[in-house]
Amino acid sequence: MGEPNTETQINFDENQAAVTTTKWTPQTDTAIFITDNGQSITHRKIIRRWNRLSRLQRSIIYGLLIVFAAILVFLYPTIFSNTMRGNTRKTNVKLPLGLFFKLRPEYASSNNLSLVNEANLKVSALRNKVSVNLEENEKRPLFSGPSTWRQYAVVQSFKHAWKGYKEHAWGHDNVKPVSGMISDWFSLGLTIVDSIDTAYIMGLHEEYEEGKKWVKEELVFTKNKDVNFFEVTIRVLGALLTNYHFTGDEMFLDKARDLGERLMPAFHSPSGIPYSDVNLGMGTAHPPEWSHYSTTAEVSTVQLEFRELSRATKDPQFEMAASAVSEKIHALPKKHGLVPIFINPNTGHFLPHATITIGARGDSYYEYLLKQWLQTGKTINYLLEDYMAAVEGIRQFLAKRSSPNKYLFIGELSAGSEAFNPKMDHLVCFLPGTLALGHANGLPDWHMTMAEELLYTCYLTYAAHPTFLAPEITHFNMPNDKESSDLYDNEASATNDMYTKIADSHSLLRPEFVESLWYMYQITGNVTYQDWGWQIYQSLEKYAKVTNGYTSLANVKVERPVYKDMMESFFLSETLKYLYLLFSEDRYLIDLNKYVINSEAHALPIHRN
Ligand code: DMJ
Repeated sequence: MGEPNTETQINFDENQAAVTTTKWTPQTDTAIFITDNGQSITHRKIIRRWNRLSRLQRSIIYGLLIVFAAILVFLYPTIFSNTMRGNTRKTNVKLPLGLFFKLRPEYASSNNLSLVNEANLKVSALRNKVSVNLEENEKRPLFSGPSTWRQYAVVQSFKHAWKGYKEHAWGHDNVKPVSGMISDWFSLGLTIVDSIDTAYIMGLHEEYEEGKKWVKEELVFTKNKDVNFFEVTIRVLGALLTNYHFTGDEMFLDKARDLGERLMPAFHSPSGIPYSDVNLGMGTAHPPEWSHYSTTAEVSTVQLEFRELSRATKDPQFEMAASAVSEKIHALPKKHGLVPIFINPNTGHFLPHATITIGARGDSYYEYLLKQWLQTGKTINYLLEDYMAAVEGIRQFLAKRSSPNKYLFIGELSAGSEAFNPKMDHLVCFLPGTLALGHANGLPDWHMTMAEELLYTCYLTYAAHPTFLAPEITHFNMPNDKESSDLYDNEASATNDMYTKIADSHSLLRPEFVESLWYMYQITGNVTYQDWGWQIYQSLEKYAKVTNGYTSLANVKVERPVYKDMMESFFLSETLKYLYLLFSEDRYLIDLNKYVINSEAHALPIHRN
């Protein structure tokens, strides 16, 4: 009785991926090869013919077999193996070895040529599909997990934070990592949504998959609840779009579209300047309860996300509404490119004499001028003009040197008097990274000099404290600044350039400084920035790590800080992500030539226009 015969069929599933099915049929004779003329040959005949061959003929056949085997060994992995450059993606089409023969007529008998041709037709269709997908794949960054021990440490920190959140607050916005209690703000599972792209970048497949499952099954935008338009845009919409671009999973885009449509009522003000609050379930929007005004940084820090939503969905309504806001603000009078921090959605005008700052409520207006210009392939000139004017305004009016050591810092112009106030929020430490990004894209050298100097001052705001962590706000001594010394007599020192008031001494473990370190590292390759980041990371481990994650601190000025019992979603989304990127040997792990990073550290693709 002969061996069972196999018949291999190549079919194509709905994705045009090759599916080989092997049909087993009982064998009735001993034929195992088919000759050119279709005759069957038995084992004995083969052996007899082999014995008749001369030694030379046998050597030639052995040689040919060896060459054939060598070709197989070299070609198989190149052509057919899964390159594993991504994770589970459509592009990883694995072709069975059997198909290899069917693709190449030279390896098939003439009787099988029609089958070969048929298979080749199907496979060339498949190949076209594969090459299209490979092109898409090339646009996606590829992450294979930590490659340095510092990165490995950050991954462990992320896992610790994720575990605490998962065990105590899963599906809620935040965990209180000391008490293990929950905290809700918008009831959108903020920590999950905001941080799964960090897990993806770190190669944490388990955490990524459980977060993605929650997004798919639990994340809904139908609740009758007011949310902050800006925060939900940068944290949730931004994250959904990044996950869509990283993975190609349409689920993320569907959620993003749904959310985008529900956020649109914010733009339905008389001026088109967005209201601060939106009720996603009811489809209504309104100003904050305490004011008629919206915050300037908030209304001008949604454009990257809304533009990307339009580009991804091919629905222009989102980009049009958000771009109109930038155009309106462009047309408003400003103080040397600098903007007051409040704007009226009814009139479309700034609140006159409101504070001017690069810190809270002003910061990301400046950031998004540059990043929108980059996102649109440097094609929208007014964005660059406004950015250049603003940086010049910062240099002239807000950039000062401290006493006695002449450290560069960025102060504020106070509400009402517009008097200079030598106070700098930690938030301002995003600016060195943005300035360096501009310089890397052709802007003047002095932008880079300012970036380097300011980054050093930001570093000193950490180094000045026993915890090696920075406070929320730092005050600076100015030359002959009698008033500031008197005002804060208990806390200021004539010999120290900077000091921290008790009321400003808390830390939310914000990302801005390590964000700028990463920009500078990618742009310059200088590993000193990695060492600075490592110092900060060690402080986080020493002072902020608690049982269920990492906690905000009440006072960085003391060796034993009191805990604030809150883990912000941006700690996972931004702080740990930037540290991980900073510690990579490959400084282009997320390439700034291909991506703009939104204000919550979510990467969005750069377009040609
Ligand atoms: C984040 O939510 C964003 O970076 C925002 O633009 C500013 N504040 C926090 C982090 O500090």
